[in-house]
Amino acid sequence: MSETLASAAKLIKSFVPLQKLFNERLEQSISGLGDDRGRVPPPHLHEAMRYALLAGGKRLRPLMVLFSAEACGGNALSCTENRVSGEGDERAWPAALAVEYVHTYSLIHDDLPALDDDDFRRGRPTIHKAFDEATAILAGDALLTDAFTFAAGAPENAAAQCLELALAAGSSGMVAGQAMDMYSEGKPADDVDLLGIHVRKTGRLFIGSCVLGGLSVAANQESLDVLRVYGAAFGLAFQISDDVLDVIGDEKAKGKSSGGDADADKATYVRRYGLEGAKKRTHEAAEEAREAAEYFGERGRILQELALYAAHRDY
Ligand code: GRG
Repeated sequence: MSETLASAAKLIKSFVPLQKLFNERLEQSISGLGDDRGRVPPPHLHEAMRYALLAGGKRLRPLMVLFSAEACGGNALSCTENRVSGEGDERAWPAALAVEYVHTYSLIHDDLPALDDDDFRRGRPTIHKAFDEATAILAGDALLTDAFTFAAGAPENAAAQCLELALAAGSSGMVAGQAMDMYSEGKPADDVDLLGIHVRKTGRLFIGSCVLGGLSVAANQESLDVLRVYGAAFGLAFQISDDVLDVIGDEKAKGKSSGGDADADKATYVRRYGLEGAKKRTHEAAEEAREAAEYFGERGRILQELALYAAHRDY
């Protein structure tokens, strides 16, 4: 294992307590515990939503919400240290839940037979395999919609958070990227707006996660602008490395099958620039993200480290 790969793995390991705490909050949110929203989904739908949300996953987007809040002067990470006394700064947690709900919806719908038609996700059968196609569609719809109940209840900038989330997920954000990706299948690689696809499909929700983190602690405009630059560069590095891992990644570590991009004749950075060219672009984008995070000084150190993980991850 190279030194950088080893430090990326070490970094991810250091997130475990925070991921664990987030998973507990996620479990509470979907069980309706500690939730005054009075949501009672029908049992079959509820089971599918739980299955999808609690299947694991790196929880990167919610962590980015918390890290961005921390970078902007919030005290979001104190929740890990003060969990027993319950004295942590809770302001960014609704946004953290919201982005994971939206992300999980996107994975469910992306795996459907009409889209990528994948059988495995997060190391287990996809929702339409474990349940049925109609339930998978509804579970995705429900998660997307319920996400806004968290953002709407955030103590700071709730309306701005809802707007940012809608823009990140909607017809000019993630869904736009998915549509552009789909319509590009089979086209000559040079005719495809690869960057435009990646920025929308993957980058936009990372940007949204960072900006929601900032908004949730009432960050100033300059900080929000830097978070946008960081999120876009991080998203690009992350998506290109996803293209690379689709070719050389370990299926067990990733929890999903490899080779889907080539099978679907998709335009990817690997197809256009070759494996080494794609890796080089990942590193450039990760470095751009790291440099952006320098703006926050010591408070942004974790964002800087996370940027390097995007380029050196192995799952
Ligand atoms: C709106 C249907 C629809 C799709 C939007 C986000 C997306 C487009 C599709 C999801 C599938 C995909 C390959 C997206 C690219 C971004 C990406 C690499 C997602 C996987 O994110 P991870 O690795 O997943 O953070 P975990 O399981 O760790 O949460």
